[in-house]
Amino acid sequence: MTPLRLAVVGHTNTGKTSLLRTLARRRDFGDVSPSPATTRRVEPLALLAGGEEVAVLLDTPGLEDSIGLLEAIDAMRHDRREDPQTSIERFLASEEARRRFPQEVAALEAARSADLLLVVIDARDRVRPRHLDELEVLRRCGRPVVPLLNFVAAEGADAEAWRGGLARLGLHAVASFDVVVYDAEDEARLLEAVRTLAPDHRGAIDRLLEDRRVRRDSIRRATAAALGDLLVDAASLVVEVMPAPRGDPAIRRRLEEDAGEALRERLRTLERRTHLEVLALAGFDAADAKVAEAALADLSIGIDLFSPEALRAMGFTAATGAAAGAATGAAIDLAVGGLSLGAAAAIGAVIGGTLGAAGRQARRLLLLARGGREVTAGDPTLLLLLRRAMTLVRGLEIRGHAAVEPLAVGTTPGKDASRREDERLAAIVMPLLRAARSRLGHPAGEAGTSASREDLRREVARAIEDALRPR
Ligand SMILES: Nc1nc2c(ncn2[C@@H]2O[C@H](COP(=O)(O)OP(=O)(O)OP(=O)(O)O)[C@@H](O)[C@H]2O)c(=O)[nH]1
Ligand SMILES: [Mg+2]
Repeated sequence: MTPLRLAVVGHTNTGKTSLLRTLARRRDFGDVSPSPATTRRVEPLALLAGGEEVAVLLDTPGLEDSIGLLEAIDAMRHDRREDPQTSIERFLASEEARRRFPQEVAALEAARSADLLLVVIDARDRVRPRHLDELEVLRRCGRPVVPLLNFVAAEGADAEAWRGGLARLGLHAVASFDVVVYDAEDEARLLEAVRTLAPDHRGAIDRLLEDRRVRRDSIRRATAAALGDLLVDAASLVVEVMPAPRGDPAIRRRLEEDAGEALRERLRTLERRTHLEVLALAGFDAADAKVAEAALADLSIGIDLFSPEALRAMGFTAATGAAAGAATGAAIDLAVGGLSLGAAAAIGAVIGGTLGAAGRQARRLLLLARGGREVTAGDPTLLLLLRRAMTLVRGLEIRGHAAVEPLAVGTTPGKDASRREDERLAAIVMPLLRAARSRLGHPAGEAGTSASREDLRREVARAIEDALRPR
């Protein structure tokens, strides 16, 4: 069966090309710009399910002067009772149409070649005569029409007024969308509307919906695995502090500070690598620096991990220990740096019980016995890493692939609900991370620490995947 043909039509600058990019997950398709008449010719774009082409979207030039267009079509009409499609055909075949309305002719020809029309409307506009004339012209193409309200998340959008206006024209299957603030459910509803109006292609749309679902699940799993690796690796990181000559306290402080900075640097690198991986998994080309940075900046994750702003941006309040420390400037390592120093007393006890330990562990005990130290990431740092990673993943879920510019802050819906969800997640994950960290303090196999690092990664990933699953 030939693939379903969907013509994406509408006024100029309503986000038609952006919609195609979003539906096909193709950032590189066509030209998108805030100035009108960007798309100049009809361009096809395939929608694939499991490698098979199930539908073809046709991007079209915007209709600019729809009032003049309808007048020109009507002027060529022979009489009032003439079939509307005949008048469109006559118009399209005329010299005058090609001369006066080249873009519109291209769009209408695409519309007539399609099975169904997706009419993209900027929901920030008021319902005006030009819209009504545009819909009238498109209806005369004799294809089912799905009006699609775009920009619904933007300021000034009035989707309800549009639903009312369109209902008065007898158009009821109104899908809504915002190609920049993307919602998977909106997309599913749009495809459902198409499915209803193109019954011959139900199987194809079902395959597409299923393909989307499977893909989302596998992205979620891979993302959770990347986050599990980040967190367990971060918790397991250790930087050694060499013993100071003659135990000189000033030198020792310097060595500890250097070790702290070395650890911070490794944690930054680890986090950065994971963020780029998460971006790539979500289809945001990490190689496209502008896109990656815009996404990170929008979500306040571009801020340095070890700055007080990073804590504030992630909603740590003054009541939480981490922020309290950062605010007073006290215990700066524990709070902002999130580093904890191994206590000598505890170390002595460990040495007592494990003198037989071999390899890395033996070396480590020797270091500690000689007055050396270790720095590891403290709880606040691990919690901050978790919250930043979750913020990124949730932010990308609603960031459409047409988003080019940074989004305005505050466009993240459901923030509170996901924050509560993330608190539950932290309660599960933090004990696992503490286990990953303390494993370093004990030879493998000792009581209470039998889980391998691999097991811990898997457990953390499972908890994260669960928290990300839509409810
Ligand atoms: N905030 C927001 N911006 C959008 C949305 N859709 C499109 N844009 C922006 O609106 C502008 C126009 O988008 P295009 O996709 O080029 O619009 P078009 O309908 O293809 O325009 P023409 O090809 O000129 O007819 C671009 O700057 C997009 O980034 C949306 O849903 N929300
Ligand atoms: Mg365009």
